[in-house]
Amino acid sequence: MAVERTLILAKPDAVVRGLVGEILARFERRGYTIVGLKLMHVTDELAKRHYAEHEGKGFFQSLVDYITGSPVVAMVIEGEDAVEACRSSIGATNPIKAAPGSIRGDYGQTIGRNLVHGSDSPESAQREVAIFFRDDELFPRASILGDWVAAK
Ligand code: D4T
Repeated sequence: MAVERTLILAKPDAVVRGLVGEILARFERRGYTIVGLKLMHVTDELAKRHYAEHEGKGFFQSLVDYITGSPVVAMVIEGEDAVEACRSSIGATNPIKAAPGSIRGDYGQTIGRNLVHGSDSPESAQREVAIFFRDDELFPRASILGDWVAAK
């Protein structure tokens, strides 16, 4: 087990459908800490950097149009094995295949509107956190939890 940070996006459909609180709550209730949080517009340039690995694929432009279409809520979640744990809370990429109980399994139907993004590895997380957040927008977990860190 290692303490990790991961980038989570509540995508435009989650914001429009009023599911941001529900999504945040899933991670908080598992014991993870929100160390960065903002409502923001994803520019075309940011979307293309974030999804660079998918450039050239058939769904790339619709993915960029979707993520840039209206605001997202970006958050950085920190805790033990946060990358893997958050991915399991989010569920499979295609909501139809996502397990009930996961965010996509409970609220999604369509791969092109799958509500949430979560970094898929610690290396991706580092890269993605750095493109969405400046260092001074992130809080050390200890400064949020104080003595609770030692008690956990
Ligand atoms: P993200 O990156 O949004 O958390 O999704 P995943 O990590 O679960 O899945 P991914 O990177 O393979 O896909 C990124 C994004 O593209 C959309 N997509 C994907 C799509 O619209 N059609 C497709 O066929 C695939 C594979 C959904 C998620």
